[in-house]
Amino acid sequence: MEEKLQILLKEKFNKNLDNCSKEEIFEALLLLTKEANGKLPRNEGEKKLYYISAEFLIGKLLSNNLINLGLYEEAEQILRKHGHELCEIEELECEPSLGNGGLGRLAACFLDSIATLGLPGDGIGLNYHFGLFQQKFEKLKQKELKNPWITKESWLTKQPECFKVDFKDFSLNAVLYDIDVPGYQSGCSRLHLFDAETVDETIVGEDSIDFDKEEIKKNITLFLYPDDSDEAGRKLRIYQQYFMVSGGAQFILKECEDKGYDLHKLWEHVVIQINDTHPSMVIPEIIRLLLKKGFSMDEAVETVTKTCAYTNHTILAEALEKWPIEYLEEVVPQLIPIIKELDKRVRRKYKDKSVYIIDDEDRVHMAHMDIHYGFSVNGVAALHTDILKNQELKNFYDIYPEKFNNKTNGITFRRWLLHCNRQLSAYIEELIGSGFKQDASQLEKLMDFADNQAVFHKLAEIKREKKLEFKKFLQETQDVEINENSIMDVQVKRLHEYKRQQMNALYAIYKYLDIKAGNKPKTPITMIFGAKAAPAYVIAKDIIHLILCLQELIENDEEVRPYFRVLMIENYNVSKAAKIIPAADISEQISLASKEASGTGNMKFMLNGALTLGTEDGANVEIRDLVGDENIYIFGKKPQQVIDLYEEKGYCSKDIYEEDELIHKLVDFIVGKEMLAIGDEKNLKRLHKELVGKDWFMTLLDTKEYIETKEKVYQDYENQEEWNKKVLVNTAKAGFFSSDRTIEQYNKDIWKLK
Ligand code: Z16
Repeated sequence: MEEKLQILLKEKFNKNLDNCSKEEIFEALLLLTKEANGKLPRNEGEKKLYYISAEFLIGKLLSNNLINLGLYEEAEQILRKHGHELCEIEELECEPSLGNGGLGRLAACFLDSIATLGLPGDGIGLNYHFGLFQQKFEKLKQKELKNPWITKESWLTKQPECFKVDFKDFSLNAVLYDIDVPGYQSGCSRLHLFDAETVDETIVGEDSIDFDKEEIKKNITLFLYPDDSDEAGRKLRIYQQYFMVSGGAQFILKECEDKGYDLHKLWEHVVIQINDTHPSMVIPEIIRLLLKKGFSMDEAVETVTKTCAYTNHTILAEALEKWPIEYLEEVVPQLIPIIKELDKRVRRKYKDKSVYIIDDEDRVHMAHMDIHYGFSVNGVAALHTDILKNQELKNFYDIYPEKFNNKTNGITFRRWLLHCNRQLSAYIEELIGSGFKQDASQLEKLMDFADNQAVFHKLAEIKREKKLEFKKFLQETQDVEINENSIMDVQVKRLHEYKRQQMNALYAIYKYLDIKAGNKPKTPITMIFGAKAAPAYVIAKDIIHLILCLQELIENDEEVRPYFRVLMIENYNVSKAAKIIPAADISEQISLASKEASGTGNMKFMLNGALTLGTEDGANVEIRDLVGDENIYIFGKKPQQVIDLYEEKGYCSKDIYEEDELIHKLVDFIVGKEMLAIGDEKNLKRLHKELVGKDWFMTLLDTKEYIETKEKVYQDYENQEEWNKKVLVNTAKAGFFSSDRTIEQYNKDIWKLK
């Protein structure tokens, strides 16, 4: 490898490992890795999976590729010999933020597992020129900047083939850019990203994310789906989706025909996993293409239904796509007769209006189309699937009980343990051998050490080391100095009211006032937040403002600061997650019960030895079942109670605010003199009004119990022996959440690949 690197450096820069820059080493490593990926065998078979998704939040790739190729250690040693650190080189890679959060990151973990398990399966998506905006804090508010990631030398390889995609008023050529996905000591899969050559990055201002939304040819793959708060934004999203699925459908059928397969037996050679409703138009699009090839409507419908499977990731109404048929008419008129025919077939069979594809207001319900014209519908955690079956999609479950199944989410342990926590990974290997790297369930062997003081001690030492690394990183990037001896209490995830960062902020107010009243915590506490708010989500931005104001208040308070701090990480993304999570003691998973479909951050924290403080929601429930009540902190109203409250309109935040003195005080602090002296009155008052007058996601319902439970967590931390035992149990039981397990289940129950 050393020789190879030297040759590359010589060829490209006329330099060698001793006189080149970090940037040059990065580029040479990238080329070397790409070449190694290219030499891997492609995972192939009689039947192939296409995982279609509008998002693949792959994050930086260099280190993970090196790990999967088995080259990481060698690269590290060679660089060290020449005075370089691989962990510094990897920082230079631009981050591909081609996803919003959990759903996109899940797709990336799935590709890693598909490749690792040797399954014939590829991803299909869009090559956004700008990933999810880069977040800056200015005047204690979020500012959005464009987030370019494609450089001259990149992971993308342009493919020769291209596909014509027709819209109502024009056509575009869909060009493919591929990224190789090497499995861990295995073969290789691929991510295929569509792009258009007409895209024009210059229509975006410097330092902004504004652009002309009407200029479709120039903007089709410019951004990860933008604001859908106005009509132009929503229409652009339809353009993007159709561009992806039309290119994707043509590509899939072509691959199938090129291999000599009969399209009349498509489902024997192809399975398409539809990731949320963003790619749902692939169903009418494949039907359209098959009709053009001479299929009858009955044949085409049957073929597609046997080929497509749908994953649901949310029960939030605002996230379930319903497109006005007139929008679709303006963008992709060729799909309208097909969608109407699909709807007609449903209406002929079922009287119940709630299962129609086109509703009374002429909106097309994408999920309904997926369920009728796909063979599988899965939720992403046991609780979520139960809610789909019994509430949200009950009328569909009654018709198609056999289609519904659960696939609890997972994460790739290559990135979320082997890479992000090399120390813990090495120590685990010392204790139980290296088998867990191939088979995560072997982490259970750690249970043999559940009473071993020396092991607890070492785990605590590793945690402290990760805190120190994180401290150094924060010093360098945000110019703040944290206390490595404090409890790290972390909530990092997208900002959304249902995730209830505002409840955590109310706790911060509680703690601030409590310390002011003279009650100092035994061990100092660092509360860490990281979250991006959608640019148009007003209340989410107000919550960020609140947290930044609290940070400011406490940073300037000599009395409180040594014991308790609030810190918001700027521009939380995949690579920051990899630094924060291993340093965490407490994992905040406090969504309103029933609203978080699964969560996957919860799994990453558990694996890295943080204890969950959470509600009975999503995969938290399964974490609890695995570790037992004594190794997790669960609080709050239960999912069914919450569902009943919505149904009976039984929640009134104003009542709680009026009746509970403490809550009243905490909520009013948001608009008290201390905060108004720091923050923006408009934002703080709006948030106060929202919490008292509406509070759609029931923050105040659980606030009291949350405070009590968190106090208990901090108290328990004082007994380090007991605490580290819980930490050990959490890591030991995390094996279930390997995405290898998830993918094995998808394959066994849905895809049936060899
Ligand atoms: C998303 O990230 C999720 C759901 C959705 O409908 C859209 C997006 Cl962009 C998330 C869920 O909120 C989360 O609970 C889940 O863990 C994740 O998808 C992966 O399934």
